[in-house]
Amino acid sequence: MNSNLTSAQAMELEDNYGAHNYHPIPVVIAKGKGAKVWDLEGKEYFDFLSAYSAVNQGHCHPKIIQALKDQAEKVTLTSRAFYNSELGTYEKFITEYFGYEKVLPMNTGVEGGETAVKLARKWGYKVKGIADNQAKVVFVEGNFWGRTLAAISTSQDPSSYAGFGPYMPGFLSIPYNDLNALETCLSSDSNIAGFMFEPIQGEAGVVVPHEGYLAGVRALCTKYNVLMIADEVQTGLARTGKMLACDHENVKPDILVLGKALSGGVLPVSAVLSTNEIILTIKPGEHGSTYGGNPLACAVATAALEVLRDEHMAENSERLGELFRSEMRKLQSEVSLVTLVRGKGLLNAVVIDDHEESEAAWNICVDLARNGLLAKPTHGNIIRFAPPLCITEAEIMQCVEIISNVIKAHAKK
Ligand code: IF1
Repeated sequence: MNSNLTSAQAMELEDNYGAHNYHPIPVVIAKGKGAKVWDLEGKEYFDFLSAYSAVNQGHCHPKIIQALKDQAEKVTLTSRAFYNSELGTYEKFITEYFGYEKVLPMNTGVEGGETAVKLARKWGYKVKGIADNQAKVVFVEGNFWGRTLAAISTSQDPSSYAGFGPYMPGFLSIPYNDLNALETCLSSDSNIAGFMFEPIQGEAGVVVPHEGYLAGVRALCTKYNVLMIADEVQTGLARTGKMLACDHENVKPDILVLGKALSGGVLPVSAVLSTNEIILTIKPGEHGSTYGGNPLACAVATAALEVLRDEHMAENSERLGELFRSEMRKLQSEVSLVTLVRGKGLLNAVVIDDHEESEAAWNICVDLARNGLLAKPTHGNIIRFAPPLCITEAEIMQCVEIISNVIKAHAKK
């Protein structure tokens, strides 16, 4: 721990020397282990944000850290100008792990999304036969897939897109969780190459579509020869109680985008998995990145995937998610401040009254921090609760008590 600093000093340094592109909860994390983190003064917290689902395996998982250390002593980055000793083995491992023919390795989640859109366009021209520069990709309202100019071009959230125009052409938007809207769109335009969506919308506030939506998307994309692209950067990797959120309805997307917990929170690793027909439309020199597929990322991601499987984290997520929601619904029945509880696995959200501009959710999160639990609102009045998937039943119940006590105290105000 950087014992030379107090939390106040650390916050002041960030304020003085860093861009103000975030508004953090006033807590300075200095150490993390499993489901817990500690601030500079040594105060302990349960982490119910998990770095936006990037530390599903728990902070500083020993097996992942060991893989990082071992590889760091050998070679960390070679570029793709050459082969490297770790990439092929990792590519075989991850493609067999998820049942795809090939993987295109990238770094951040949004690079994965950009890669998926480029693959859909390329496939549209080379395989589907769409005229040059006419390919369209369909997105859903309420989506969030990152901060690049292409990603914000599909957003309806002014905090994401306002002031950054002009925007990327060739993108369409339809309502989420609406199969009629999807069929109307796909049947109306033969230039549509892909449909990219989150199986559960994270940033929108953990919006869970109706049972059958995923299967309906799969059927319609097949019917209209449109690539089904699942952005599982946040919902994937055991977060929603299955290894992939698409597994809840046993559907297989044509392109699968993974990120965040693919490295267990150790360094940025993303992956785009697909078929030979789709992924080989990109030829040598047509796409890439300096760090994509680096040996360190390969070693870390392999360990991160092994931990999810070997420690049965999807099953734990499923079981404890049910428990958490049932406890939150008891709270909902006791205080009117809680208007909705929703989620799948350990990706959950509690809606605090109905007014998006309400300060209540922020004030509750500040109080939760004072009581040893870290969470942050999204869209003003929705508090996302997403602990690491290594959390235990006893810890969940301890956190339910913290959340209930804090929310009841605010309900009385
Ligand atoms: C921020 C939340 C926001 C994602 C999905 C792709 C990406 C993300 C479904 C891009 C990233 C992060 C970005 C971070 C906060 C967090 C987030 F939804 F998780 F809560 F913003 F909405 N697809 N989500 O959720 O991955 O490039 O960031 O690795 O930008 O503030 P990335």
